[in-house]
Amino acid sequence: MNDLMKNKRISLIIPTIEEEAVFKIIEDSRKFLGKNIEIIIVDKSSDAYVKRLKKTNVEVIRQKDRGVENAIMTGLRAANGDILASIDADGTHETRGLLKAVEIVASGEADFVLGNRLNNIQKGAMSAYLRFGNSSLSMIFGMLYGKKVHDVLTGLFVMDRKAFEDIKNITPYRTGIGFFAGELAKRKYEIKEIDIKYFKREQGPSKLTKSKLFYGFGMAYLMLKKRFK
Ligand SMILES: Nc1nc2c(ncn2[C@@H]2O[C@H](COP(=O)(O)OP(=O)(O)OP(=O)(O)O)[C@@H](O)[C@H]2O)c(=O)[nH]1
Ligand SMILES: [Mg+2]
Repeated sequence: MNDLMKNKRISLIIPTIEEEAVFKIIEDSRKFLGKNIEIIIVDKSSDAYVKRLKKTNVEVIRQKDRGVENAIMTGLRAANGDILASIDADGTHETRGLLKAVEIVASGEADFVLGNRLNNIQKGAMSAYLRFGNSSLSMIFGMLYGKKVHDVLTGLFVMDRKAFEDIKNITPYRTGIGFFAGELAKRKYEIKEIDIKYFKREQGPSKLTKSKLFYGFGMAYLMLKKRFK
């Protein structure tokens, strides 16, 4: 942890649907970012799971609407931090990456930092088909929003409070983290990427969507539609 981070409060938002890996992520994020960080879990799981979450002294918000974008937005709106972070709960994203990203936002070098998974994909973690999909959507994002990024749909990001204040009243639309990146790019906030490792999902099925193909096409359409709104 550097000096710039010391007087900033950090909030970490984690969207969950019955993810076993979250318990290790809670532990690791306290290790990397300090035990006093605010952790807000926006959850759509069973009562039994929520009970286990609460034992770890995190704040739990039970999600009433749908979609990961809405879950993260709900958590961000409830957060008190100067620096706002988010990570997927399935253990696929390198938790240590949060530290690097927080340092960059704390230094003022960027308002929004994305964890790029695509340079460090561990064995069996992402199929060629999904790699192609993620790269293509990032390219489309770059063309539309004038900001070249490699992995706009990553589940790890860190955002400055000031930038968030500017977009907090927008209703999220279904483009994953692309929603946050797009609305910030439109408002000319500084966006950067860091490399993180991407691990194989070890437990449970995917929670995001029934069809990543349809989700992908839907995202491309919404990225275009929302660009000039
Ligand atoms: N609260 C909430 N969490 C969600 C929702 N959809 C997905 N998540 C969580 O968001 C994160 C990303 O979802 P994943 O299922 O891992 O999506 P993915 O990474 O595209 O799919 P995999 O490659 O199978 O891991 C996970 O922590 C999920 O538990 C939702 O509607 N509500
Ligand atoms: Mg995942």
